[in-house]
Amino acid sequence: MVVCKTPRLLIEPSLATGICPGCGYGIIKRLLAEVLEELVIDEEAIGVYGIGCTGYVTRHFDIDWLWAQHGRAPASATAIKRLQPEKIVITVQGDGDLCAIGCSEVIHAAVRNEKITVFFLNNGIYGMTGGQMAPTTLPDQITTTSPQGKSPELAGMPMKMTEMISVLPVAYVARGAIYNPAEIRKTKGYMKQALEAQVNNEGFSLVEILSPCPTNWHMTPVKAMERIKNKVVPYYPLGEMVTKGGES
Ligand SMILES: Cc1ncc(C[n+]2csc(CCOP(=O)(O)OP(=O)(O)O)c2C)c(N)n1
Ligand SMILES: [Mg+2]
Repeated sequence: MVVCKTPRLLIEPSLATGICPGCGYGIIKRLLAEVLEELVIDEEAIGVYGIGCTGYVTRHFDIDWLWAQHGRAPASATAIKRLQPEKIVITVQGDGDLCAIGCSEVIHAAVRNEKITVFFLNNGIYGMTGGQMAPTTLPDQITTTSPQGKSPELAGMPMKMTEMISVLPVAYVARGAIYNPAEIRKTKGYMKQALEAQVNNEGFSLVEILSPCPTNWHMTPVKAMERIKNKVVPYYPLGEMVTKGGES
Protein backbone atom coordinates (compact mmCIF):
# COMPACT_ATOMS: atom_id res chain seq x y z
CA MET A 1 0.00 0.00 0.00
CA VAL A 2 1.27 3.49 -0.84
CA VAL A 3 0.93 5.84 2.11
CA CYS A 4 0.51 9.43 0.93
CA LYS A 5 1.02 11.59 4.00
CA THR A 6 0.07 15.26 3.88
CA PRO A 7 3.16 17.34 4.66
CA ARG A 8 3.10 18.81 8.18
CA LEU A 9 3.55 22.31 6.75
CA LEU A 10 0.24 22.21 4.87
CA ILE A 11 -2.38 23.04 7.42
CA GLU A 12 -5.23 24.28 5.22
CA PRO A 13 -8.66 22.74 5.05
CA SER A 14 -8.88 21.35 1.50
CA LEU A 15 -11.45 23.91 0.30
CA ALA A 16 -9.48 26.98 1.36
CA THR A 17 -6.63 26.90 -1.16
CA GLY A 18 -7.89 29.95 -3.09
CA ILE A 19 -6.63 28.69 -6.46
CA CYS A 20 -8.79 27.99 -9.53
CA PRO A 21 -9.56 24.42 -10.63
CA GLY A 22 -6.63 23.01 -12.61
CA CYS A 23 -4.13 25.68 -11.49
CA GLY A 24 -0.64 24.24 -11.16
CA TYR A 25 0.14 26.17 -7.99
CA GLY A 26 -1.43 23.48 -5.78
CA ILE A 27 1.03 20.89 -7.09
CA ILE A 28 3.95 23.29 -6.63
CA LYS A 29 2.82 24.14 -3.10
CA ARG A 30 2.73 20.46 -2.21
CA LEU A 31 6.20 19.90 -3.70
CA LEU A 32 7.62 22.84 -1.78
CA ALA A 33 6.27 21.52 1.51
CA GLU A 34 7.60 18.05 0.74
CA VAL A 35 11.12 19.18 -0.15
CA LEU A 36 11.43 21.44 2.89
CA GLU A 37 10.40 18.54 5.13
CA GLU A 38 12.49 15.90 3.37
CA LEU A 39 15.62 18.08 3.67
CA VAL A 40 14.65 18.73 7.32
CA ILE A 41 14.83 22.49 6.82
CA ASP A 42 11.14 23.18 7.43
CA GLU A 43 11.89 24.70 10.84
CA GLU A 44 14.50 27.09 9.38
CA ALA A 45 12.61 28.21 6.28
CA ILE A 46 11.45 31.80 5.73
CA GLY A 47 9.58 32.72 2.55
CA VAL A 48 9.06 35.98 0.66
CA TYR A 49 6.36 36.17 -1.99
CA GLY A 50 5.25 38.63 -4.63
CA ILE A 51 1.98 40.08 -5.84
CA GLY A 52 -0.31 37.73 -7.75
CA CYS A 53 -1.67 34.21 -7.40
CA THR A 54 1.66 33.03 -5.95
CA GLY A 55 0.23 34.36 -2.68
CA TYR A 56 -2.03 31.32 -2.64
CA VAL A 57 1.03 29.08 -2.33
CA THR A 58 1.71 30.68 1.05
CA ARG A 59 -1.83 30.27 2.34
CA HIS A 60 -2.00 27.94 5.37
CA PHE A 61 1.65 27.03 4.67
CA ASP A 62 3.22 26.90 8.08
CA ILE A 63 6.44 28.88 7.74
CA ASP A 64 7.03 32.61 8.26
CA TRP A 65 6.22 34.62 5.12
CA LEU A 66 6.90 38.22 4.14
CA TRP A 67 4.91 39.83 1.33
CA ALA A 68 7.06 42.02 -0.93
CA GLN A 69 5.70 44.34 -3.60
CA HIS A 70 6.20 43.41 -7.24
CA GLY A 71 9.55 41.79 -7.86
CA ARG A 72 11.15 43.04 -4.66
CA ALA A 73 11.13 39.58 -3.05
CA PRO A 74 14.81 38.87 -3.85
CA ALA A 75 15.82 42.18 -2.23
CA SER A 76 13.80 41.40 0.90
CA ALA A 77 15.12 37.84 0.92
CA THR A 78 18.66 39.22 0.68
CA ALA A 79 18.15 41.26 3.84
CA ILE A 80 16.64 38.34 5.74
CA LYS A 81 19.42 35.94 4.71
CA ARG A 82 22.22 38.40 5.53
CA LEU A 83 20.73 39.10 8.96
CA GLN A 84 19.95 35.45 9.70
CA PRO A 85 22.39 33.32 7.66
CA GLU A 86 21.32 30.17 9.50
CA LYS A 87 17.83 30.42 7.99
CA ILE A 88 16.82 28.96 4.62
CA VAL A 89 15.36 31.87 2.69
CA ILE A 90 13.17 31.31 -0.36
CA THR A 91 11.10 33.46 -2.68
CA VAL A 92 7.94 32.42 -4.56
CA GLN A 93 7.28 34.72 -7.53
CA GLY A 94 5.15 34.81 -10.66
CA ASP A 95 6.36 35.68 -14.14
CA GLY A 96 4.76 39.14 -14.10
CA ASP A 97 6.26 39.81 -10.69
CA LEU A 98 9.74 38.49 -11.51
CA CYS A 99 10.18 39.26 -15.24
CA ALA A 100 8.18 42.46 -15.70
CA ILE A 101 7.46 44.84 -12.87
CA GLY A 102 10.39 43.89 -10.63
CA CYS A 103 12.73 42.51 -13.25
CA SER A 104 15.96 44.06 -11.99
CA GLU A 105 15.83 42.73 -8.41
CA VAL A 106 16.28 39.07 -9.28
CA ILE A 107 19.10 39.86 -11.71
CA HIS A 108 21.06 41.84 -9.12
CA ALA A 109 20.48 39.23 -6.40
CA ALA A 110 21.94 36.68 -8.85
CA VAL A 111 24.84 39.00 -9.76
CA ARG A 112 25.65 39.25 -6.04
CA ASN A 113 25.25 35.45 -5.76
CA GLU A 114 23.05 35.89 -2.71
CA LYS A 115 22.51 32.65 -0.81
CA ILE A 116 18.77 32.56 -1.44
CA THR A 117 16.53 30.24 -3.48
CA VAL A 118 14.03 31.66 -5.97
CA PHE A 119 11.01 29.64 -7.10
CA PHE A 120 9.79 31.26 -10.30
CA LEU A 121 6.25 30.16 -11.20
CA ASN A 122 5.75 30.82 -14.91
CA ASN A 123 2.17 30.62 -16.20
CA GLY A 124 2.90 33.02 -19.06
CA ILE A 125 0.33 35.57 -17.98
CA TYR A 126 -0.73 38.02 -15.27
CA GLY A 127 -3.02 35.48 -13.64
CA MET A 128 -4.56 37.26 -10.69
CA THR A 129 -5.52 40.46 -12.48
CA GLY A 130 -7.44 38.74 -15.28
CA GLY A 131 -4.95 37.43 -17.80
CA GLN A 132 -2.97 40.34 -19.23
CA MET A 133 0.08 39.80 -21.46
CA ALA A 134 3.40 39.22 -19.67
CA PRO A 135 6.98 39.14 -21.04
CA THR A 136 6.61 35.34 -20.93
CA THR A 137 3.44 35.25 -23.08
CA LEU A 138 4.00 33.19 -26.23
CA PRO A 139 3.79 34.63 -29.78
CA ASP A 140 0.18 34.73 -31.04
CA GLN A 141 -1.20 33.99 -27.56
CA ILE A 142 -4.51 35.73 -26.97
CA THR A 143 -4.70 37.64 -23.68
CA THR A 144 -6.89 40.49 -22.47
CA THR A 145 -4.22 43.00 -23.59
CA SER A 146 -3.38 41.16 -26.83
CA PRO A 147 -6.84 40.26 -28.15
CA GLN A 148 -5.44 39.66 -31.66
CA GLY A 149 -2.63 37.49 -30.24
CA LYS A 150 0.78 38.64 -28.96
CA SER A 151 2.80 40.27 -31.71
CA PRO A 152 6.55 39.58 -31.31
CA GLU A 153 7.17 42.64 -33.47
CA LEU A 154 5.40 44.89 -30.98
CA ALA A 155 5.97 43.03 -27.69
CA GLY A 156 9.07 40.90 -28.26
CA MET A 157 9.69 37.18 -28.04
CA PRO A 158 9.10 35.34 -24.73
CA MET A 159 11.66 36.50 -22.18
CA LYS A 160 14.11 33.85 -21.00
CA MET A 161 14.97 35.11 -17.53
CA THR A 162 16.20 31.71 -16.36
CA GLU A 163 18.67 31.43 -19.26
CA MET A 164 19.80 35.02 -18.57
CA ILE A 165 20.50 34.16 -14.94
CA SER A 166 22.28 30.96 -15.91
CA VAL A 167 25.18 32.94 -17.44
CA LEU A 168 25.84 34.67 -14.09
CA PRO A 169 28.12 33.17 -11.42
CA VAL A 170 25.34 31.41 -9.49
CA ALA A 171 25.08 28.03 -7.78
CA TYR A 172 22.09 26.28 -9.31
CA VAL A 173 19.54 27.00 -12.08
CA ALA A 174 16.90 24.71 -13.59
CA ARG A 175 13.54 24.74 -15.35
CA GLY A 176 10.89 22.12 -14.66
CA ALA A 177 7.27 21.43 -15.56
CA ILE A 178 4.42 19.63 -13.87
CA TYR A 179 2.32 18.35 -16.78
CA ASN A 180 2.74 14.67 -15.90
CA PRO A 181 4.00 12.57 -12.96
CA ALA A 182 7.48 12.10 -14.47
CA GLU A 183 7.97 15.87 -14.86
CA ILE A 184 6.58 16.50 -11.38
CA ARG A 185 9.17 14.09 -9.98
CA LYS A 186 11.98 15.80 -11.93
CA THR A 187 10.84 19.23 -10.81
CA LYS A 188 10.83 18.07 -7.21
CA GLY A 189 14.43 16.95 -7.73
CA TYR A 190 15.39 20.40 -9.06
CA MET A 191 13.71 22.10 -6.11
CA LYS A 192 15.65 19.87 -3.75
CA GLN A 193 18.95 20.57 -5.48
CA ALA A 194 18.30 24.31 -5.39
CA LEU A 195 17.65 24.21 -1.65
CA GLU A 196 20.66 21.97 -1.07
CA ALA A 197 22.81 24.60 -2.80
CA GLN A 198 21.65 27.05 -0.16
CA VAL A 199 22.14 24.55 2.69
CA ASN A 200 25.71 24.02 1.45
CA ASN A 201 26.32 27.78 1.26
CA GLU A 202 27.06 27.64 -2.46
CA GLY A 203 25.17 30.78 -3.49
CA PHE A 204 22.12 31.82 -5.50
CA SER A 205 19.73 29.17 -6.79
CA LEU A 206 16.62 29.41 -8.96
CA VAL A 207 14.05 26.95 -10.27
CA GLU A 208 11.53 28.06 -12.88
CA ILE A 209 8.40 25.92 -13.00
CA LEU A 210 6.08 26.03 -16.03
CA SER A 211 2.56 26.05 -14.63
CA PRO A 212 -0.89 26.01 -16.27
CA CYS A 213 -3.51 28.77 -15.85
CA PRO A 214 -6.65 27.14 -17.32
CA THR A 215 -8.86 30.06 -16.28
CA ASN A 216 -6.95 32.74 -18.20
CA TRP A 217 -5.89 30.43 -21.01
CA HIS A 218 -9.61 29.59 -21.44
CA MET A 219 -8.91 25.86 -21.52
CA THR A 220 -9.82 22.77 -19.57
CA PRO A 221 -7.19 21.69 -17.02
CA VAL A 222 -6.24 18.72 -19.23
CA LYS A 223 -5.84 20.89 -22.36
CA ALA A 224 -3.80 23.41 -20.35
CA MET A 225 -1.36 20.66 -19.29
CA GLU A 226 -1.14 19.50 -22.94
CA ARG A 227 -0.47 23.07 -24.05
CA ILE A 228 2.55 23.24 -21.74
CA LYS A 229 4.02 20.08 -23.20
CA ASN A 230 3.27 20.94 -26.86
CA LYS A 231 3.49 24.74 -27.01
CA VAL A 232 5.34 26.12 -23.98
CA VAL A 233 8.24 23.66 -23.61
CA PRO A 234 9.47 24.28 -27.20
CA TYR A 235 10.10 27.94 -26.15
CA TYR A 236 11.16 27.09 -22.61
CA PRO A 237 13.18 23.84 -22.67
CA LEU A 238 13.33 21.83 -19.47
CA GLY A 239 16.36 20.73 -17.48
CA GLU A 240 19.27 21.88 -15.35
CA MET A 241 21.29 24.85 -16.62
CA VAL A 242 23.75 25.37 -13.78
CA THR A 243 24.80 22.87 -11.13
CA LYS A 244 27.49 23.32 -8.48
CA GLY A 245 28.31 26.88 -9.43
CA GLY A 246 28.75 26.30 -13.13
CA GLU A 247 30.36 22.85 -13.31
CA SER A 248 27.58 21.45 -15.56
C1 LIG B 1 2.74 47.41 -7.11
C2 LIG B 1 1.60 46.71 -7.79
N1 LIG B 1 1.47 46.79 -9.14
C3 LIG B 1 0.48 46.14 -9.77
C4 LIG B 1 -0.43 45.39 -9.05
C5 LIG B 1 -1.53 44.66 -9.75
N2 LIG B 1 -1.26 43.23 -9.87
C6 LIG B 1 -1.63 42.35 -8.93
S1 LIG B 1 -1.31 40.75 -9.35
C7 LIG B 1 -0.63 41.23 -10.83
C8 LIG B 1 -0.14 40.24 -11.83
C9 LIG B 1 0.80 39.24 -11.27
O1 LIG B 1 1.18 38.36 -12.27
P1 LIG B 1 2.21 37.20 -11.98
O2 LIG B 1 3.37 37.72 -11.22
O3 LIG B 1 2.51 36.50 -13.25
O4 LIG B 1 1.42 36.26 -10.97
P2 LIG B 1 0.23 35.22 -11.23
O5 LIG B 1 -1.03 35.89 -10.74
O6 LIG B 1 0.18 34.90 -12.70
O7 LIG B 1 0.60 34.05 -10.40
C10 LIG B 1 -0.68 42.63 -10.96
C11 LIG B 1 -0.20 43.39 -12.15
C12 LIG B 1 -0.27 45.33 -7.65
N3 LIG B 1 -1.09 44.59 -6.89
N4 LIG B 1 0.76 45.98 -7.04
MG1 LIG C 1 1.82 34.72 -14.02
